[in-house]
This record gives sequence, C-alpha cells and structure tokens, in this order.
Amino acid sequence: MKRFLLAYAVITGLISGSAVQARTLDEIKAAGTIIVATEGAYAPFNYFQGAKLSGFEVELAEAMVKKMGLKLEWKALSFDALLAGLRQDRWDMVMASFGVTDERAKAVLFTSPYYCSGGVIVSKDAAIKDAASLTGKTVAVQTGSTYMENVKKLAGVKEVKNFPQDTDARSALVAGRVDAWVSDRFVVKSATESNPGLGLKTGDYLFVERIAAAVKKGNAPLAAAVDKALAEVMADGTYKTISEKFLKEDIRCK
Ligand code: LYS
Repeated sequence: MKRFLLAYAVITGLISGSAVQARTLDEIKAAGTIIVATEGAYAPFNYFQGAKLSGFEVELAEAMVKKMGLKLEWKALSFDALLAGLRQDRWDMVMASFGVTDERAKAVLFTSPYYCSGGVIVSKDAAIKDAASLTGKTVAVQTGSTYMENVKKLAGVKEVKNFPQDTDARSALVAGRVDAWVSDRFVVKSATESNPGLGLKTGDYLFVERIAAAVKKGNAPLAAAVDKALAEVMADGTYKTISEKFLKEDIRCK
C-alpha cells in the first residue's frame, strides 16, 4: 500500500509538474508586478539603448501596465524562445512584435492587436521588389519569423537563409551575401533612414499582419485586462504619442 501511495504521489507530481498553471490575473495583482518578455534586438520596436530597453513596444507596455495598476519587470531573450517560455510559466506575457498566425494561436492566446504592419522586400537592386522578382534569388530572414514563413511559401526562391536576429539578416544583405532581406516595413524604414549610405531599396509588401501581445493559452482574464488597458491608452492619446515618437505616425490597426 505504501509503495502504491508513493508511486501515486510521484505520478500526480509529475502530471501537475508538467501542467503548472500560469499566474492568474489575481496572482499577478497580488504580486503587484507583471513579467513581460521581449527580444531587445528589433529597433524601433524593442531594443537596447545602452543597458536600457527602449522602443515603441517597451513604452507602450509600460503605459498599459501602469493602467493595470501594476509594475513591469522585463526579460529580454532570443526571439525563438519567447512563446515557449509562456508555456513554461517563465513570464506572464510576451510583447515582441509577434504577428497573429493560426499556427501560433494554437500554442498561445493573443490579445487584441496593438499595431498593423507587414513584411516588405528589401534589396540593393531596385529590380528585386516583389514576390515574382525573388525567383532564383537568395533571401535573408530571421529564424522563426513570419518573414521566414512567407518567403518559404514562394516556390521560385533559390534559398532562404535564416539568422537568429533580424539585424543579422540585414547585415547579410548589406554585405552582399544575399539578394534580398524581408522584414517589417517600419524596421526597414528606420534602418534605411538612419543609414542612407547603405543603398537599400524598399520594394513591395510580401504580406500584411496584425501584431499582438501573447499570454499563456487559457489565461483569458489576463488577456481581457491587457485589452482593456490597450483600449484606454488608445483612447487617451498615450498610444498616439508613443507611436509618433518611435514611428513618426500612428500605427494602430485601422
Ligand atoms: N512580425 C514578425 C513575426 O511575427 C517578426 C517579429 C520579429 C521580431 N524580431 O514573426
């Protein structure tokens, strides 16, 4: 009997251990601090200015969390680790420019979108500007991004080169190791405007997407609280101010 009870305890322990609950909204409120993970390598959305995280998403998250009456603790990690960390309860929310896709929505719960954008084609050759002109070409993209996903769908592309960070994909294009780079329209705009000497030419949109925060699947009360805070900062002018500061325009979904 004893042995049976021990085995039972071990098994239930294993089961509950693998199904640890995400912190509920009440638990987060009781703690007073929400833990938000981002990448920190994706200017102008989330990046390091010296040791300090900065960017549109960083200031937007801070404004939203303030509306929620909470403090914010940031974690910065590689892009492809962020959604998995939600499932492992390592943080409460991810804000790292994740586009809402059906595939990702199977694994996490998305909030309402906080900006709308899309992937554009960038090249040094003005003739490489749309999906058709990528035929036979080598294209650089960030690993695990929607840029990678969408370029892979193009049958004629010669090779898709993956890089851990979007800035590495850009460097590959700058160095002439690839024919094109696909990234976010605003990331590209900020990179080309701050480095006009690079001679990068922006082509067409390859696809458009809605960008949202992600919480653990099932954590609907937290998503609802985040949505409410987002609606508040959108209504009171805070969103517009932060958006214009980093993007020179209001990028909310229309
Ligand atoms: N918006 C893209 C995506 O959803 C890219 C984000 C990449 C951030 N470095 O995958």
